[in-house]
Amino acid sequence: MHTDVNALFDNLWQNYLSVTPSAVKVHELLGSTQKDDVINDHIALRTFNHEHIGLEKLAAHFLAVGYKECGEYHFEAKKLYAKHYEHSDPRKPKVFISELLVEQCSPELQAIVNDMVANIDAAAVTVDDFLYSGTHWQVSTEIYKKLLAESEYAAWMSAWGYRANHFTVSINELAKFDNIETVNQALKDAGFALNTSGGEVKGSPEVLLEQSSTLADDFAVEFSDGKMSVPSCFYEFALRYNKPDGELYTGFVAASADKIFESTNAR
Ligand code: OOG
Ligand code: NI
Repeated sequence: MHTDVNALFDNLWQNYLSVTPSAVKVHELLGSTQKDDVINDHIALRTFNHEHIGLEKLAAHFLAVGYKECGEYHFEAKKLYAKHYEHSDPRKPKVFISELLVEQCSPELQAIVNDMVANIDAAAVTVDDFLYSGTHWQVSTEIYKKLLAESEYAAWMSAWGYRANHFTVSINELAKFDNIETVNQALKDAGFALNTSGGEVKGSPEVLLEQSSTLADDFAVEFSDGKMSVPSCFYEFALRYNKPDGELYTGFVAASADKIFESTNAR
């Protein structure tokens, strides 16, 4: 595991950029000339609740570089469970890790996931690069579509595996923008498609967090029977509000997160 938090995030970022070309344009559009105001509020990773690669296994990499567990979230309809982690340095991105509760899915999905996971070497899970190691398996386009019919999340995992599925611009830190509506308008004017599930803006000042996101880029995946383009990763935008004690809210909002997951749905 990494001992340097910056090295971990640099690697996650480069790996994310390799399948998310739109991310560079997002920085150009929202950042000031120096881009030093583009600070990431958080990133997110996905996994299955399988004993070898459950969310705690991913979290261990962040605990090793100074993160602490802070909140948990349930997504019953999507059969997901998540936790979030924070670093003692508030300028380090928060981390949101979710897992698919595989035993609640169909026997067919469970069998496919077990086959995928069986390819992961137990030792690989603690190696430095695990969180940006992508897939450890190769499924067919037919299997991808079968998973997609039951769980968009499972299909995404089959194509992309271990990597940050999004980075998140902190609107609080931007010099050129101070509200989420103008950020969304600038993105749309530049040709980005936004996630409209539950409305373009998820959350409100009342829940202390407003969020929006692009729809994931389409990117070619090498499936076992040939190439096919499928949604890869996306960019999110978050504006946080102060709690009554005057400190910024640092948690997540389950009802909003439920919609953000849909940023990797097909366009
Ligand atoms: C995570 C979705 C939730 C948020 O900020 O609420 C989320 C995911 O898509 O894996 O990122
Ligand atoms: Ni997010």
